Amino acid sequence: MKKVAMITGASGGIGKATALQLADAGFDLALGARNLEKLAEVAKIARDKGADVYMNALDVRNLESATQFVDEAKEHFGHIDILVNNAGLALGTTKIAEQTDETEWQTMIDTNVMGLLRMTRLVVPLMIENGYGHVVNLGSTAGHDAYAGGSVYCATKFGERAISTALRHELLGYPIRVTSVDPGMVETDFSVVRYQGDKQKAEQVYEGMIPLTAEDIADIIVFAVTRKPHVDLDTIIVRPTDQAGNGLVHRRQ
Ligand code: 8X3
Repeated sequence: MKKVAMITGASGGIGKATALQLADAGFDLALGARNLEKLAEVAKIARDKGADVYMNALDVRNLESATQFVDEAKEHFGHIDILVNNAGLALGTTKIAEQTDETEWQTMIDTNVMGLLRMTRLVVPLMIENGYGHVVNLGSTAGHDAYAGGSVYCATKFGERAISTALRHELLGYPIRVTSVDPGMVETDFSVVRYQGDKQKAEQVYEGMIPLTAEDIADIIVFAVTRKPHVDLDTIIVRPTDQAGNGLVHRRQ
């Protein structure tokens, strides 16, 4: 029986790359994202690779949307083996004392923390019932070291690490693995979203250095989920060779 991987935020970036590499590795897929049009393109490529794909609109911030998505995926496949909690975002780089509107903070907390918790609580019981499971949470190097202008984004990623650790403790004795994949600078739409569509500002983030790609991270996720069931890769910190730490980047110009 093929294993089923559920991926949130699967319409682009790391989510999309993970979906396609998992399809290549022989997994079936439950793909969710807010952008249905882009998601349908990912689903089509994955189906062409031989995967059975359930896809639907998913907003992890919305309880009804998340519940319906998980219920329908369960109905389609009968089991969910892997959950990749990928949906997440950073918004802005405003310092705490200079922030005048709390909307960005709330959106990051609702997506990166509440969304991840929600999807996990909806899917893990299916894994327990199924007798197999692997939760892969997308963390960040921002969850290891905070930086100016990143307070809330960093807080959500420190939170992700806390949730991953707690979950690993809670699932001790169950055949369910928990892996936190914590990348540094990855060039996707991440910075475009962070800077609200300002592509020039987003490009400057990676200027003169070689960032990681979505495919680099997908590669690591595929590696983690294809280890033998008794091997649990706990936390994987991955940075570009040109990045030694947050704000410590080697640029060639
Ligand atoms: C993304 C890494 O450096 O933008 O999670 O915070 S960083």
